[in-house]
Amino acid sequence: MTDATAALIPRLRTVVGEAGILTEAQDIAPFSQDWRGLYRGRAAAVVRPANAADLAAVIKLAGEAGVSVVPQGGNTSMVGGAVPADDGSEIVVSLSRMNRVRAVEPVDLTITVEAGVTLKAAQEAAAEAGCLLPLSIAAEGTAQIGGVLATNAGGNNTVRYGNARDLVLGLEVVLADGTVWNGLRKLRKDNTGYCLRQLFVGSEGTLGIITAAVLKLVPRPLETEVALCAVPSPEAALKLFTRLHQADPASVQAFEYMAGTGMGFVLRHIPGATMPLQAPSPHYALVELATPRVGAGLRAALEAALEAALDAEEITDAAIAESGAQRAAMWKLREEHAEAQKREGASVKNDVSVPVSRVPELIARASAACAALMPGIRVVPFGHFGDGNIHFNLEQPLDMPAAEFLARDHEIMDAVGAVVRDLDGSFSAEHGVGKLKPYMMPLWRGGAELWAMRQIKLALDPRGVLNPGKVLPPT
Ligand code: FAD
Ligand code: 2HG
Ligand code: ZN
Repeated sequence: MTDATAALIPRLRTVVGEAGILTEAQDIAPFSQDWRGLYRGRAAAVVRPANAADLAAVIKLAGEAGVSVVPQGGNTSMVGGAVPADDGSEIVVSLSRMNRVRAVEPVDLTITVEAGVTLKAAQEAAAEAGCLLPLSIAAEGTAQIGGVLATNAGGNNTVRYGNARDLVLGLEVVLADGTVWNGLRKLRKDNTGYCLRQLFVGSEGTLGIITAAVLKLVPRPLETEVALCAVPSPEAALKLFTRLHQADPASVQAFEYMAGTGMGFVLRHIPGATMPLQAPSPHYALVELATPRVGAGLRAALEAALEAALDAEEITDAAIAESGAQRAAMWKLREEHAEAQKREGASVKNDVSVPVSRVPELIARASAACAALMPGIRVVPFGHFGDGNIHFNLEQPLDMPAAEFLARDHEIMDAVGAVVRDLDGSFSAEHGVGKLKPYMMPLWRGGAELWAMRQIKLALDPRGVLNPGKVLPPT
């Protein structure tokens, strides 16, 4: 702890009370390291305000004391975005006590939630009102609305509904000087100057702290069909996606891809994971069709499409879920990929996107580049094929120690990055830049873009109070 943080803590305690601050090492530890185990920071304290006014007072005091603040939601960041520095100079602000669903309005199709509500709790509140919050990620039980918006999370339904940013109508934000901006509007049309809320979405806690949001809902699906398909190649997966999408784009709720390597990890490490198909396949596609229309006949449409795909050799086998339990079991095979990969050993992750038509080329070329760089490296691509976002992940070679493998992470990320650049893609599709990838920004977003980003940061947070060392590289 620094002198500045030591002096600040008693002042913070007077604002948030005993229940609102953690200072004991064992209480702070879970807030100081990330889900992947890449970073071990040391927060001077974890502050848990009960409302936006208290948070504003905390930010004001921290700014006056010259102490930086790291906003944290569910701490599921894949890029170390929510971890504090390791020198005890920063405090973590956790939004977890601000966890009320304020309103669900089925006619307006909106939900108003505080930042600490988990995505799953928000989905459940929407479902109780007969609506769907169409954002779904594997971490939804832990990830909070504030974190989901701050990272502009994508997930499984982007192919149909877009990313988190496409669902935001209004925000409440505590700014870096301790002002509360209440922009909790519910308007579908509002061209009144610059669109401030979109500035905060995806800013990864560097421009303001989101305290509440109004999100769009859609009518609840009345028919849902899920199928797991064995596909002979990523090219075949693309053909299957195109077939389904051209038949009825409004029903393709998710189209996910998994390589056989990752599926093997899931079946090996995840209790209760079961494969509904007979023979192992080098590649798999998970398809979800859904519609709010009554009597749409999705099942028949899916069966016809899969039969045609079988004839065209786009798939070699498929299983259609017969119940909610079977649908969940199929999704488990996809959703547990990140956890299974963690249990298998050390991994280097590339959260990349390319135009969907180029996904097969991405997988082929990036696989070849990694194999050439490191013999024995295990290629584990999976992800949101339908929107062009593949998690081009690598697992340590069986005969290489984890530390030796991880020491070469930049080399591996840069080899994949070179392929992605050539395909006009992005190195940061949905997880964000965080602490892990600011070094890539000059190459990918240099010149006018990085200049403008720095000006925005300077304008909104001139003292550098919010989440230093994240997103933007040092000047
Ligand atoms: P945190 O990890 O706590 O924080 C993430 C960033 O947001 C940090 O920079 C933090 O400072 C900032 N932040 C947090 N709360 C606020 C706030 N209230 N105001 C301002 N800034 C804030 N991401 C996807 O996009 N799609 C996926 O499919 C997906 N799947 C995942 C699966 C697993 C198993 C895991 C572990 C992660 C996954 N993620 C995915 C990554 C992660 O970005 C999301 O889980 C989620 O968006 C992060 O929410 P969180 O509340 O955990 O945020
Ligand atoms: C997912 O889609 C997440 O499952 C995690 O975004 C991806 O582990 C990963 O790289
Ligand atoms: Zn993902």
